[in-house]
Order: sequence, then C-alpha cells, then structure tokens
Amino acid sequence: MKRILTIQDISCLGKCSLTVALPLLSAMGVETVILPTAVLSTHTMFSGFTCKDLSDQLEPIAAHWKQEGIAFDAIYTGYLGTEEEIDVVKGIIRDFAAENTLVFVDPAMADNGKLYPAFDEHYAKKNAALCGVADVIVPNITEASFMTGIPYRESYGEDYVKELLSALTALGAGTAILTGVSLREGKTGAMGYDSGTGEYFSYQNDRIPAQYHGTGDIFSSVAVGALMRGLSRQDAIQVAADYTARTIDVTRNNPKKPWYGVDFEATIPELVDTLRRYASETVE
Ligand code: PXL
Repeated sequence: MKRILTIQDISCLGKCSLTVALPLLSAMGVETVILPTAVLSTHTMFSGFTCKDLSDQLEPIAAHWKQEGIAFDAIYTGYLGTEEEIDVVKGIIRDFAAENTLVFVDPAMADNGKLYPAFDEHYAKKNAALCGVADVIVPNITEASFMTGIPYRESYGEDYVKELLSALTALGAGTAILTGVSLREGKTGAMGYDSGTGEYFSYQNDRIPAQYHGTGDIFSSVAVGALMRGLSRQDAIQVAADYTARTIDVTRNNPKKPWYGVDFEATIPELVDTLRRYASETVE
C-alpha cells in the first residue's frame, strides 16, 4: 500500500482540508499520515473562528518520523496558515522527498478572484515559491493569477489557460494542473501541462450550477489518491473532476444541505467502485 503524508490544517467543522483528505485517501486505499498545521474551530468562511497554530510542532513530529526511518510515496500539501509555515513545510519536503516521492502542492489560498481572509499578496508569492519545489501543482485560476502576476479573468479561451500553465511551470513545478477551467459553455474541469514532455492533458464535464466550500480540497485529494493508485494524470483528473461534480450534485439535491461543505460522505462508495473498475481494467 502506498503511504502519503498530507500537511494541512484541521478545520474541526467545515468539511475541508484534513477532514476530507484523510477519509477520501483512506477510502481510496492509500495509507495517510497527517501533519496538522493548525486546529481551527471551523474553516475561515465562518466568522469568529478560533485558531491554534501548530507550527512549532511540525519539526519535532517530522524529526521523530525521521528517527523511525519513515518514508513517503507522496507528500501532499494544502491550506497552510502562515508564511513561516510554508518555510517549515519546504524543509520537511527537503528532508523527506526521495527520488520517487511525488510532491503534490495545492496552494489553497484563493477563489473567485479573491484571496481567502487570512492571506495577502506576499503570502501568495511565498506559496509560488513552494510550488517551485513540487512535481505537481493544482491551483485554481485565481491562485494561478496571484502566483504568476497574470491578471485574473472570468471569461477566457484556451490560450489564456495555456499562458497560465506555462507561467506556473516556470515557477519550477514539473506539471501544473489548473482547476475550475471552463473551455466550453456549460462545462468545467481541469487542464494540465507537463513541462518535461511539453504535453497537455485536459478533461471537461458538465458544470453543476452550485458552488460549495472545500470542493478544491476534494478534487486535490482524489487526484493525488488516484495517482497513488497508479492512474495516469489524464485518468486522475477525470476521476477527480467526475467525483467532485457528482458530489456537488448530490449535495444540491439534499434538502438539508449544510452551506459550509459538500456531502462527500454519501459518494465515497461510488469513488471506491470507480477505482475498482480502473484496477480491474489494468489487470485484464
Ligand atoms: O478549503 C480550503 C481551506 C482549508 N482550510 C481552511 C480554510 C479553507 C478555505 O477557506 O479556511 C482553514
């Protein structure tokens, strides 16, 4: 079984970051080691949330793992609360990333043209430097625009997406995957670029007319989990995009839907079935 280390906050209530990454990756059959960067009462879209920063715990925890000889097949980072934390996380990547370790960075910090409440432009540049040490990065268009300095646009064509992808890989990441990319009316999905081979890959499915918090974390967790299960990058973004869209659809049809996150718990069995199908195709 592959072993992944994921470094993100715990938002106790809110269905994002570690509270979705851990259940999804475990359900996908990937051993998941967590490194919580902070404990918040809720995610930061609630007002009045509490936050206990755990930055000073990260290095001692990692040092203990080192002493125990622990290694990881992937290191997956998500929402990180402060610039100092980004530096510490870069050090942990340096210490644990072996030649075959996939470093997968989701620079979760912004959406819909705006940074999340806790962040400013300086933080965005720091996140850009973290992306520079990754093998695969998965920003949305807003995050890509803050990191590259290319102005954010709501309507665009494939040229704009390619310009962003090229600027993102120029930060140093081998492969950039832009999420929330709409290449046709009524569609949405992801488009990736491998700067090593010059190849593009992309996937579009129907846009569900609803927006929920934490869906970026769901896409990233499923995409990295699928890569760990041996799927190609093309298949991984398809599985992640289809699962995210399906989960949004189930959520919007739930009369008691919570506003702060999606009902991913309801769709986990379908995700497990999907992976089983891919596994049987590989064996045949
Ligand atoms: O879903 C990203 C995320 C993760 N963690 C915290 C957040 C957010 C987005 O707002 O506030 C604490």
